[in-house]
Amino acid sequence: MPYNPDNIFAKIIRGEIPCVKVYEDARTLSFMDVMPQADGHMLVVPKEPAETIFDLSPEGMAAMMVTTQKVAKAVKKALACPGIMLVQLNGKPAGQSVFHVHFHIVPRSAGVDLRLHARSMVDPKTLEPTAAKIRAAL
Ligand code: DGP
Repeated sequence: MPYNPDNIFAKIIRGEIPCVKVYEDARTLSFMDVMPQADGHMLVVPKEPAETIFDLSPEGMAAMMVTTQKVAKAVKKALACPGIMLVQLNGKPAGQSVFHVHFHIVPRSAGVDLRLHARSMVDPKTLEPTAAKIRAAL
C-alpha cells in the first residue's frame, strides 16, 4: 500500500495537529499515546515517511531504535516502573491502526492489566503531568 501522507502521525510530525511531545531530534519524535494502554504509554516515530519497518531505511530504523531506548530509559526512571514493554505492529492483520511506522513504549507493573489497544481516547491535558516527569528524566 502506498504511504498516505495524511495519516495522523504524519500530521503530528508536520505540526498540523497537536501532540503531548516529550522528545524530538532531526530524525525522530516521541509523544504520549492519546489512547494509553497504561499510564506513561509513549510512541516513537521516525520523521521519514514509511508505513512499516519494511518501508523504512536502515538509517530511519536505527534512529527510531536509538530514540526508543532513550525514551524508554526516561520512562523507567521517571515512573519507577519495574517493566517496560516495547510493541511494534506492521500491517492491519498485525493490529496496526495508524499507518506510519512507530514503536510503543508501555510501562508494566505486576498485577496491573493493560487497557485495550487503541480504544479509549483520554483528554490530552491529563497526559501533561506524566510527560513533564518523563521530559525531566531524559
Ligand atoms: P498502532 O495500532 O500500533 O498503529 O497504534 C497506534 C496508536 O496511536 C494507538 O495506541 C492509539 C494512538 N493514537 C491514535 N491516534 C492518535 C492521535 O491522534 N494522537 C496520539 N498521540 N496517539 C494516537
